[in-house]
Amino acid sequence: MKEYKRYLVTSALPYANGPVHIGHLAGVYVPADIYVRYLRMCGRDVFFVGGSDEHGVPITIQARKQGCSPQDIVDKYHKLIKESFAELGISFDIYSRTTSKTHYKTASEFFRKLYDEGKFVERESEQYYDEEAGQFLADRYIVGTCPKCGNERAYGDQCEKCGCTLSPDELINPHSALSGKPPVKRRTKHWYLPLNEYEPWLRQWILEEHKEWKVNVYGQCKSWLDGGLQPRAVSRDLDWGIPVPVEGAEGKVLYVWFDAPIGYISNTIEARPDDWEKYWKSPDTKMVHFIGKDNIVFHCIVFPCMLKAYGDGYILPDNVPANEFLNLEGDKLSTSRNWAIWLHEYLRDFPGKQDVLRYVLCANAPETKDNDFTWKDFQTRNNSELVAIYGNFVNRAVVLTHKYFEGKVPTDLKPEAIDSETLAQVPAIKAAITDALEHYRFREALKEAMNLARLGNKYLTDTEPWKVAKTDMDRTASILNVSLKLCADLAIAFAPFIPFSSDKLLKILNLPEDVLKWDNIGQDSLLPEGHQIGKAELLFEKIEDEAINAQMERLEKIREANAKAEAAAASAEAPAEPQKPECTFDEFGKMDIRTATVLEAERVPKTDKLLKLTIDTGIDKRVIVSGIAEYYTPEEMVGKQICILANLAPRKIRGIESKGMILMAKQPDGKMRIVAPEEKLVNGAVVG
Ligand code: B3M
Ligand code: ZN
Repeated sequence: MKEYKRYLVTSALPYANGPVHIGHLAGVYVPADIYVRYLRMCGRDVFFVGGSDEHGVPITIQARKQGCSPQDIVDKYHKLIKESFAELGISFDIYSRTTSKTHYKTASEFFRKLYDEGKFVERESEQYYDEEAGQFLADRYIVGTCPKCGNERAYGDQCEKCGCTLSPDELINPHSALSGKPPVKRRTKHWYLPLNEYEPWLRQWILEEHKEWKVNVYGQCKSWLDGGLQPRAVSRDLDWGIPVPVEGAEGKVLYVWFDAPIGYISNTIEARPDDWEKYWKSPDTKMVHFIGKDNIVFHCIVFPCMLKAYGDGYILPDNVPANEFLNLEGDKLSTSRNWAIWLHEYLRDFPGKQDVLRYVLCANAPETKDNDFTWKDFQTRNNSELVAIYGNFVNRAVVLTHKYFEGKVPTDLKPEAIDSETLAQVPAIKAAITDALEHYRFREALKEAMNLARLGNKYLTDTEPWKVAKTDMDRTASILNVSLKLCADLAIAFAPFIPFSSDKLLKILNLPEDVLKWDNIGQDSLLPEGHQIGKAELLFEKIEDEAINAQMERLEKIREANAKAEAAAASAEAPAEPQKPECTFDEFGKMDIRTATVLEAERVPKTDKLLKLTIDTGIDKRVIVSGIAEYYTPEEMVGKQICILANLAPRKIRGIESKGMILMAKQPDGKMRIVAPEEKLVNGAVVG
């Protein structure tokens, strides 16, 4: 493996169109921060870049929604995001914004150099235009049905349901997000980065030279490359963004996905005006992009092509450890449906518990597949892992040291084999954590750190110093000496993951901050004999049911409100079917509609849709074959009261004689629901 002199770690720049939620944190910021903290503890030269992405349609749409200017939106959310990241301990070396002066200059120059060197293709094409709103419909301004998954609210650049990347022309039934109307096409000129020209190079660089990338990342790149790359527009007809720095480009701005990754460079320049180039242009620098899976193509294909086209020594990422998505209580996180745990609200509701969230999001990180966050799991991980394992061990060691040795690290007077055997496991655990961290397997790394705490607990359980103290103080001294050593190791090993707790533990052990060096794990000299430790204090607190229930109730309310809003929207969207031609009273009178109860129900073999129902009609017991198996299970049907058209001429369906028809109502989504009496009626009552 190549030895690098320094690290440039970037984390996706969140759109400043709303607060960040646990999905962003688990996917990007928590793992990035763990990695960076670990590298710093190893004494390596690291620069960690963050910042807000303040351009693009997501911002202007939010501004319209809130009835204010895009500038107001980004000012508001940049501040909120920046402050909440800081409170969670995400240790950026800079957190700036893509509306900064430095960024305007850097991004404009970047574009201009590529333009001057003829690296773009200039093209006129027909693009969607909203005549009512008087503007072109870029990206999220155009909405339609996803050709891949059928989601009716896919955007012109991406479907959030299946995660695929789209272009506006691929949308079925496109309409404007501004006026709701179908758009017209108008000619317009744009600049394109001819990704197709970079294809052979990308194939070599990714598919041959980066086989070690995560399976999801490598796989997505491969399928993009196998599908064939197209030139990609890097400008847009919008009035919010960095103006295209070319004459005759009035009203055009840089595409947000062109300017945003340059933001990584701009922010480095802003923080390190004198030596930023050593991070960006030295082959000795290892660049790592932390992102979510929906950003893979931009970081593995588009941005590398931009850097390659620019040349001038710019390096490429060594790795792009993208994560999958985190769900919340079984449902996809969604900003528009308010289905999320917002960081700033968490910090308000659980003050001082930053580490619990960091711990849970890492322990349950969607590293290889989508994962689910539940409040119950959050509580269990806090109470049964942080409190019961790590916290409990530290507390026992510290309290007993105060009880028997006035808080002074006792001398190792009477060592036994179990002591050295226990301590001998520390280097192996350290090596496992290190290897996992170096390879972006943060869950595994955290699990190993917890194993160190388990080791401590087991040691105390096996040696029982509280019993030994009754007869043998020398041996008790040795046991607590070993235990305190393990406490110091824990403070260091956990520091990248839950830094606030490590700081607290250092205070408890009365150790200075600078012991938090990775090399110090397993070092004997940290706690010399006689060293006075600090006061015992609980490292973690139990989280009670009330706090969890309150959060779950909040989510339940949101779930209900969403269901209501969605049902209302669906019926508003789908007008009722037109009325059928008139029928006479006599014609209606011929229909004998009755109440009945389902006695038995079973699937008709070899069919997906049919149920065979035996029903009591009040007149007789009979069989009806009905195409409702898609909507009801046999178990749901048994005992249900229904209405049937009793005198419908019998028909044979799949060899079974069916006598009558069940009354059902069709929903806007096409699903059928039974029309049932409001209260239990006698069977055979005439309906009419
Ligand atoms: N703002 C997309 C996102 O927030 C985008 C990332 C930019 S990274 C250069 O998911
Ligand atoms: Zn889709």
